[in-house]
Amino acid sequence: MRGGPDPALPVGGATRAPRKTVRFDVLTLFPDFFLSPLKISLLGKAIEAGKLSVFLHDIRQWATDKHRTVDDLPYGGGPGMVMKPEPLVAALEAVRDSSLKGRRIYLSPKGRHLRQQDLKGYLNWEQIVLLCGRYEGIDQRVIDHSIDEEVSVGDYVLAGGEAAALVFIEAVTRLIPGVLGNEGSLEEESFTTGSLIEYPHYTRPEEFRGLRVPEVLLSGDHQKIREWRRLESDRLLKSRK
Ligand code: JD8
Repeated sequence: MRGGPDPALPVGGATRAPRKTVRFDVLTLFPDFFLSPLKISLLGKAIEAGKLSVFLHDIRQWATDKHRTVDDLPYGGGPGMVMKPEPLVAALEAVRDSSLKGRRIYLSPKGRHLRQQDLKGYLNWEQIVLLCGRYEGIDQRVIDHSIDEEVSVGDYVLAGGEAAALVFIEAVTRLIPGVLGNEGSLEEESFTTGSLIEYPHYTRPEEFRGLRVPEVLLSGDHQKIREWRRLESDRLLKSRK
């Protein structure tokens, strides 16, 4: 047997994925890692509103031995442990809903770097299964035969795929229609400025520890303000890297 039924942990109110929205299934050794982030703010509200659904699955559910082993020594030697293929493939097969158009993603330091321009494409999938590795990673055969795509969230080393999966879910969720309270925000960040770099923001007070808000922002001249923001955003873009 497979280690009993999967008590998939639905986060928040909506347990049924509404049509035409994304259902995320996260396979992880640490489902609790996701609980707070999925409950608060943008993600919490979006899930509550049924704009997306997230199901958390403990990979150990699919470990079959007495000790629920999910890792083993690496063939060829070397440091650390590797996640065994059997529980991972069993988990991937169990959570996959064949009635949904689905994508299986392994968050991996070797994956293709996630970019803003790619995110919208993920809204076309009805189910996205996110596999989170730990230790030194997972058996390569799982990637070769049971994963559609390897995605990295950046050029730095994490301890596992969980933080990356959260980044993925949050970045995609922002693009789901109706999720951002201010629908103009999306337009503003990509069209108006033409880049992902933002202009500098200020709020009250006008003077903070001797530092003044740029005069143009107090001028009320919205043509000039737009122009200043464009220039500043451009300057920031060119000054980085
Ligand atoms: C998955 C294990 C840790 C990775 C040895 C211990 C993504 N942008 C990213 N950086 N790192 C990851 C990531 C790291 C992971 C796993 C994703 C599974 N580790 C390993 C190899 C070197 N450490 C990631 N997405």
